[in-house]
Amino acid sequence: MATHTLYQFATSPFCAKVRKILDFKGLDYRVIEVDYLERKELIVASGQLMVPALTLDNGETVVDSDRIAARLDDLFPEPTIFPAEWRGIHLALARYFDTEFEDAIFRAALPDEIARFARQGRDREAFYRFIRDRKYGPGFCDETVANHAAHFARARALLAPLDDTLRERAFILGRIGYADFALYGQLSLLALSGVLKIPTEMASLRAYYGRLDRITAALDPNA
Ligand SMILES: N[C@@H](CCC(=O)N[C@@H](CS)C(=O)NCC(=O)O)C(=O)O
Repeated sequence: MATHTLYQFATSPFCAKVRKILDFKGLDYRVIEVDYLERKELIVASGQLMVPALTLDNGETVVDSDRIAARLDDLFPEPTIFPAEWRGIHLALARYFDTEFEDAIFRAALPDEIARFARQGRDREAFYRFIRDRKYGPGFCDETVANHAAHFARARALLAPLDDTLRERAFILGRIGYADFALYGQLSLLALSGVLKIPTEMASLRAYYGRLDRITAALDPNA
């Protein structure tokens, strides 16, 4: 069977999205956990510093989760992540999950993300903080950890309408599609500590996360 190679950081929501699409499509792949400080294999394979990057079995390397998803759906159209006539809506919703929504969830999850890097070593934690503070401004990490309750409240306000929507349907637009994979990726930030931090009263959203999380490999149509 073909083997593709995914370059990832385990905590990246965009990598979680791509892993789940690969699983949904039943594609065989190996994961290279890129060292946050060094990134050598990633640079050699993709010529840049961001994950996810996917090297396909044909040798082609694609960077950026949107582009990877589109390429995978072109090459391996069944099962599709873009249900007919719903592509534009899935792309628009995924864009929201990957930007405005991500901004809130990532801040709510920052203490857990920093803790994960800290477990890998003080140098990785320091570099992670450095990258974040450089992007968002000096003191960003300290402020975000100190004001965790407020950041979590902002995330909760964005999660609540999704929990409502999912009371009536299995996936965000009914049938599974790209927006679900994008949302799954962002929600995975709330599971970084090993405990799912989607608020317990949001039972539908928690069940939805579980449904997506359990997609692990191809369903054998002959089984
Ligand atoms: N738009 C990109 C975003 C990818 C992205 O932000 N990746 C982050 C990890 S979540 C990254 O590689 N950051 C580099 C760094 O932290 O130095 C996508 O959809 O793939």
